[in-house]
Amino acid sequence: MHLSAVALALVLAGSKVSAHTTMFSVQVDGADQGDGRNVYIRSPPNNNPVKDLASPDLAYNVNGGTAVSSFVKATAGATLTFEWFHNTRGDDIIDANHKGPIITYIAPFITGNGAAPIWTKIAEDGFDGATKLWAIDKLRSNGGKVSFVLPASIAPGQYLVRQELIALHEADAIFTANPARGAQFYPSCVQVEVAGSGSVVPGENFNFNTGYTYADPGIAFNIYAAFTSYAIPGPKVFDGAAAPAVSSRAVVGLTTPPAVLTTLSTVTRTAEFSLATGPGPVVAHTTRTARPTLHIRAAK
Ligand SMILES: [Cu+2]
Repeated sequence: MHLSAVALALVLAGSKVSAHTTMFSVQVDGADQGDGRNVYIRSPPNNNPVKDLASPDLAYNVNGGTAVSSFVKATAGATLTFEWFHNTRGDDIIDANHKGPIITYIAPFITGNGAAPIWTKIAEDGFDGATKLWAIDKLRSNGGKVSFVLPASIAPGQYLVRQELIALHEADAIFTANPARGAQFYPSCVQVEVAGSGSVVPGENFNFNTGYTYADPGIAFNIYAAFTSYAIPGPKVFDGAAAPAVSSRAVVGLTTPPAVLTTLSTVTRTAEFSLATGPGPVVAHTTRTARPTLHIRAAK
């Protein structure tokens, strides 16, 4: 799409007229937790997307590295509903030309910006070949609300739940080749305090800055060409099970803990880390070779 003079003027007039989106609130098993912006949501200053896959903002948006004061309280196994909006709650949510998936990740709570291998995918919705509807289409028709289940097996504690919309309307171009275009990421991060009797700390250890690439078929995607399916980026959805036991430790000489461990406030003191040489998180749509997996486990 070329920017006409009128469109350019509108863009320059500011985000008020842009067609973007941001998160308003959370429901826990249908109970509205109220306006969460800068309360339990690490809200960005505006509803603009992130497009640079090298940016730490890819984890949970501009300002996401600043913790907020509250946590949504939920029991493992609860249904969480995240509500998005465009400019005003309940409006058009996001422009109708924004097509793409909605993906939800979880990580142990940290106060930093989340640009680290700490994430596990817990829900995803892409393109339905039967109905021809994208997850974002369904979000719009559902008043900006999208629901998912907090895995029943996860251990009590404080977490970050990151949900992102990926808008593909300019994703036929690669951002690094044309910074005016490229896939648009709308990540938002909610602080959640989980109760229950689970014991699993999800351990996919996904890192957005290295796990998402411009070559990813779910990120470089032309919605204007004919297609019948769409490969959602990132690892497989977490199956609820604990990470497999590590059979051989310290196979790779690692004398210094990775930097991420020093930022994981909840696990730093007794973090146990080890390297497995088996395959990393399985990625459905690529043929990645085996790579080390970092297992981070909070010792009680
Ligand atoms: Cu937009």
